[in-house]
Amino acid sequence: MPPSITSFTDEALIALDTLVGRAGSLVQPTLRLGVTGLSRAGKTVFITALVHNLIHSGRLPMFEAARSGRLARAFLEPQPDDAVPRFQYEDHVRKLVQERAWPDSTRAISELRLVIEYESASGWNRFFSNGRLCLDIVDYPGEWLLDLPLLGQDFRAFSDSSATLARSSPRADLAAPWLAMAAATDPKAEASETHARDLSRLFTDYLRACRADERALSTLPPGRFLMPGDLDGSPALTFAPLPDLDASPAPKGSLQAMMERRFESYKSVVVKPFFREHVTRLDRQIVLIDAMQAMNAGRDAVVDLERALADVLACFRPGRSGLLGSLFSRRIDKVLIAATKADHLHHESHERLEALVRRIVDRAADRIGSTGAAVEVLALAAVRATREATATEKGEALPLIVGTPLKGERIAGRLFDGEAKTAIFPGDLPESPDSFFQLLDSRGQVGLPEINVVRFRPPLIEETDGGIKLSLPHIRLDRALDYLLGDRLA
Ligand SMILES: Nc1nc2c(ncn2[C@@H]2O[C@H](COP(=O)(O)OP(=O)(O)OP(=O)(O)O)[C@@H](O)[C@H]2O)c(=O)[nH]1
Ligand SMILES: [Mg+2]
Repeated sequence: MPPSITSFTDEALIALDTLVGRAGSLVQPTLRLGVTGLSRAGKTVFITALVHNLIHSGRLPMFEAARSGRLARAFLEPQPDDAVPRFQYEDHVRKLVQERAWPDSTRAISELRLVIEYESASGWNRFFSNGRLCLDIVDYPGEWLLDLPLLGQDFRAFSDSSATLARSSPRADLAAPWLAMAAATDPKAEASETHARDLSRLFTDYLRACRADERALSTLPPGRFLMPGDLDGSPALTFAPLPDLDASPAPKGSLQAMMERRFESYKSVVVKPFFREHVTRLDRQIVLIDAMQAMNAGRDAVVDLERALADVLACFRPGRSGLLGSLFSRRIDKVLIAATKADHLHHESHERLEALVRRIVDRAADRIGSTGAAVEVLALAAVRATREATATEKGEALPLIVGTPLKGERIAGRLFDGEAKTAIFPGDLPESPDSFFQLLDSRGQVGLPEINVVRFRPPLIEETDGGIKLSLPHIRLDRALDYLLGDRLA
């Protein structure tokens, strides 16, 4: 066979392949779910628990399709994008269930396709065939989300906002080494790679210190500085903001010019493609928020969380801001804001947690002048690591939670070994979120409610008589599923 014909056949095959793929996605309904959230918010745990509960027919009474017995089965299938690593579902489950350990922090993007076969609720649809929905889920390091707001800034604006933030009260001490070096730097001097690297390193150290547990701050762009993925050491990451730039343009060959160029390539080569290829193709979003950790760390952490959310939410309004309008190819039609790790509180406080998170989000939305899109807020725990108990103290019932603290956790001076269980009083959230925010807004450091956040190990999963492991326990994961998937399984 002459070579030209072979290549013709190859091309035809590829074309046919694409065509079949396209046609496939037409007859095969697909839903792309974005699991969004700042770093450590619980995205990886959420995805693992969601998939585990669907595959193993977990207890999902508030998920209508499950309750009515219409879910036939769910299973994993090869994901659609060959170039994206697969979400290591099996590894995460093994770690959670067998080792009773949480997954590691996510270092790169990954994707998973779950196929859900169901019986249609309407008689008419059922007449034709059973339904099949492909759920594509994307997981990525939470830090990268913070890059979204950078797309609307030039280097000068980025430098200004970074410097203002770095000089503010909860950060100034951590930022001192970087600010001192930046102050001694002449932006108009000749560019030097060593100098750029030193500035970038000190700036990254400062961001890393802000993220540490005691401060638990959230607004920390550029995201790849903390989680570089495969770009570690690349010139696109070797830059830093330059505070107090004067209005004159950067001279050719100067440090300022070099930093500007690198900041622009960071946006165009790193940030934009990531959002275009992943975030903007989503149909639905769940935004996970760890308000507990912020409250535990105090006022500054809550304010900073609110700021980070405002920055990010501002970008999620395609069309309006114009900033990302051209990037969004689909419209996100449902957003669920979930206050995660609700198992850290007694259920009596869950409504209060929801109210608080709703207010944090509202205030964030107010600040960006949004009309308040229809979003749902829910307090949930993707994996429930505690159970509840009550103690009586001086004739009063005290709501407690019981769990196994992680090895190395310290509560009231007692060091835990990862085996011993304990009961703690998690603290009371204020009845009305207003009082919380009044305290928050009064600049004094007076008493935000005392919340005790202890890191517990994942729960022990018991086996039934038949030796079958039960699925991962949760709090309101079923409600989240109902909101996010329910209408697509009708
Ligand atoms: N008790 C409890 N802890 C949780 C839950 N979900 C997450 N956590 C805790 O939060 C930590 C972070 O969860 P991840 O799912 O790894 O968070 P992530 O959003 O994927 O974080 P990055 O990958 O760093 O962006 C875990 O190591 C757990 O300690 C939950 O449902 N209950
Ligand atoms: Mg993760």
